[in-house]
Amino acid sequence: MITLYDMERSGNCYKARLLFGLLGVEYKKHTVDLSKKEQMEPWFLAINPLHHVPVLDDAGTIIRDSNAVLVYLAAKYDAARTWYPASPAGMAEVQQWLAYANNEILNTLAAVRAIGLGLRPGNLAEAQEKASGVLSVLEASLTGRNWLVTSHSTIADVACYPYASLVSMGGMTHDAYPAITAWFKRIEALKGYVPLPARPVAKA
Ligand SMILES: N[C@@H](CCC(=O)N[C@@H](CS)C(=O)NCC(=O)O)C(=O)O
Repeated sequence: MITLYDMERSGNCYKARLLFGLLGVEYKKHTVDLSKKEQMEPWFLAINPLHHVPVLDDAGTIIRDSNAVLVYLAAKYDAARTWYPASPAGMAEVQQWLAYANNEILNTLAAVRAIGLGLRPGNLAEAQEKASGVLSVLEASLTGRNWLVTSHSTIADVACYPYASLVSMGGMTHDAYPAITAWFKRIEALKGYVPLPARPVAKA
């Protein structure tokens, strides 16, 4: 059985849970409680010295980083390579979006959510302005097409969806982004879709 070292409120962990659902692959969760700093305990640092979740343990193969987890699961458990296209251009285009998810999206959209919820300090208005620029790139990329890469859903969509959706927790709306809103609906209608984590309780 595959184990996912997971934290419910983490959008990065959610990417892995979403792909497990879409692929119909069974796994078990091992919750790492970040509020209790479990990620800094020796047993977890032995698994991931970067002290981050998610981490995957597939019969002893350890994969850290949400995008690496998506690549691994899609390459191993989707024989048709629908979710991670095997063509050179398909792989490269997916990688472009995985990089966007781990840089621009994580640094702006995830920041809006975290600041909005009081999980980290920061200037919310400034973060929202940067996030608008990142959402505008997604909006332009999705205008006139259904998915980020090729004509069907891929792990590029799985990687970019969570924090694009969760900015509402940081006081932003998607009203100015009709192509993104339509893309959310397409993702949420996919067979095996699992819902986003419930809104975490803000720090007092
Ligand atoms: N680039 C990493 C980022 C992972 C990450 O930042 N995880 C957060 C939770 S969303 C975490 O584990 N933070 C605990 C820490 O930094 O100590 C990924 O995509 O997996």
